[in-house]
Amino acid sequence: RMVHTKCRGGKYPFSEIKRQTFPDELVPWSVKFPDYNPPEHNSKALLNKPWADPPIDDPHFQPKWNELDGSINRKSHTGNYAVSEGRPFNPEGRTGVRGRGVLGKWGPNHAADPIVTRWKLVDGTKQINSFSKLPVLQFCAIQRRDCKQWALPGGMVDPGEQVSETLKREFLEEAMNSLEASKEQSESDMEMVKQFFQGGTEIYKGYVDDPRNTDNAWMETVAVNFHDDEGTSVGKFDLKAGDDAQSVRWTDIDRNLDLYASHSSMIEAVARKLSAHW
Ligand code: RP5
Ligand code: MG
Ligand code: MG
Repeated sequence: RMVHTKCRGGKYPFSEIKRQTFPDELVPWSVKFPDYNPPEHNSKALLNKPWADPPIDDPHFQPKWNELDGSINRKSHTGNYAVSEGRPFNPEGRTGVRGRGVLGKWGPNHAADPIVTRWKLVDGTKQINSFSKLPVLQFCAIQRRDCKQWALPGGMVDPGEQVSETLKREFLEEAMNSLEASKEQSESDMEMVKQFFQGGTEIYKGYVDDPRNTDNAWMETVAVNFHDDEGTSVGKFDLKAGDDAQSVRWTDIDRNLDLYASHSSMIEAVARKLSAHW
């Protein structure tokens, strides 16, 4: 497996904090690195936010690491993470920044990513790529408002929320603008989406190489593919960006996709599974 790269080097997102840089060999915690002394960053915007953890040294903060802590899931999909001096440690290794950065939770921050796909049709027939001789798949991509990068329309799993619910909710919010749609509109869309979102295939579950990750806080996701094979369900929808998405579009899938975090490797897995062009 490849080491994380998107949460290394350069400035930490939305800050002037420079990550300590080091070669790939020094990423694993098991490799000695005496000169490792990264800056600490904890966004002030998280203070007193009801959805965020308190500061790590708050005496009232008594998290249960590696456990389901009330309604907060502090378990990692990757297995047990290390905890040292009261802090959880990134299971993928060093990131060049300590603290939790802009992430709400110390340790794992759980998200879900719907990968909604349809075949690319030209005059009603599947378009075949001339090199691979395989049909071209399209997926629903959103442009993130925060960093302008194209991404899956994913989001955080709310405390106590079922992942299946998060997948549907985030798709509705970010790709169908459900938060601002008229009531009848969102109810009729809701019916079709409800049906459609019953038949998903889990593609990936685990760590996300997200630019917001730090040594003590990181993103994890469950990515599920919902495929509209006939293009008669969600595949025929006019998508409309909403919430933390500023644009949305059906995007042709191939290996040149440059997406947020590790989203292109999740898309690749879908393309291979559906024997589509990559
Ligand atoms: C990524 O961040 C996940 O894969 C998911 O797409 C996203 C969740 O964060 P927000 O979109 O809520 O910022 O790591
Ligand atoms: Mg969202
Ligand atoms: Mg989102």
